[in-house]
Amino acid sequence: SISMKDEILKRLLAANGEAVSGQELADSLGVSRTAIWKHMQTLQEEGYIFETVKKKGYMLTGVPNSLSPTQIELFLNTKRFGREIHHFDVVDSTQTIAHKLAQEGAPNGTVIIAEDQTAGRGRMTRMWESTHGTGIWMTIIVRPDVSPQQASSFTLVVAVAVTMAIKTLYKNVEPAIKWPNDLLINGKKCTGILTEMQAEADLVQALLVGIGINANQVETDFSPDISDKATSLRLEAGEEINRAALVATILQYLEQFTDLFVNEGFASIKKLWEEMSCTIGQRIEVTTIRERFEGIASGITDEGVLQLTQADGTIRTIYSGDIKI
Ligand code: BT5
Repeated sequence: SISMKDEILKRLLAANGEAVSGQELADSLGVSRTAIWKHMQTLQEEGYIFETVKKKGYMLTGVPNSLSPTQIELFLNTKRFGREIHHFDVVDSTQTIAHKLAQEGAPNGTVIIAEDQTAGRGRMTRMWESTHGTGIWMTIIVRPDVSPQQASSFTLVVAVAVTMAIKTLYKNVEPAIKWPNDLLINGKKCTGILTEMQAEADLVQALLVGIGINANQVETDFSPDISDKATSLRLEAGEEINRAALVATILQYLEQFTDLFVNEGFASIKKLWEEMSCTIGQRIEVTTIRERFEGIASGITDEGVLQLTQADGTIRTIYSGDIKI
């Protein structure tokens, strides 16, 4: 159940920058104006900023930059995803914690989120830079009823969900999916996805969906290693990013697309993926663990496998690797 304080906050957020009358709040919530005022004091202590507009009421002008479960739940519209949230200040990697919680039976849709990772991981042995308080560093435990083989295209489903969320909240930002797990904005990496699996022979126990999003970094927050190829939503959208709202929106799209994926397969999402991708139609260079080759990325199969047309016309299928466009 939602507290009186959160209910007040919800109404102020819904007012979208307009003033909300204290008297109206008191009447509709059935409490005194003093009670409303006290809750406003508490909200202010939590970092919310209000202006009092004479004769009109309270106007919300700033929200705290926090990822606490209460913050996220304010924006959450899902049935299962994000209904259990573990929020940490500093962890080594949210993936490590997710692996442990999944083994202990954490429910489908459990979220592990941290302000800071000391050993954030990319694919293989690569590092993921996770500066304190600036980004969204989270892992979602997803338990889809699919085979391990089908689950191998899940990263593409996640990429579509995150792209949809970003486009919904920031109309002037146009993320493009770079196969398999990057979101680029204006050619720079803003998001990386890492999907790991706990499985038995033909049964997925859990997918550990790691999502790293640069939200509020400014140029100087990036290390020299990545400063010329990384960007943040704030740099691209030109405004401070409300991370809690973005997390909630991602969870909503992810729940929706996971259901679609489980019920109808990757084929049902393929078209959206192709529209959002900056890979298809491009000449690319592929590096796998064993070899390197090039060609035109000509499409993606119903199973989510990348197809490369080589100079001699032969088509190669690519299950994993890195590409250079
Ligand atoms: C990825 O790997 O892009 C997957 C990143 C997943 C991170 C999330 S955060 C929550 C969860 N917990 C974790 O420990 N990990 C997941 P990959 O495609 O291998 O890309 C890694 C490369 O991206 C690095 O070698 C750098 O070049 C670059 N990079 C590292 N940090 C970055 C950042 N913050 N922004 C942009 N690029 C970055």
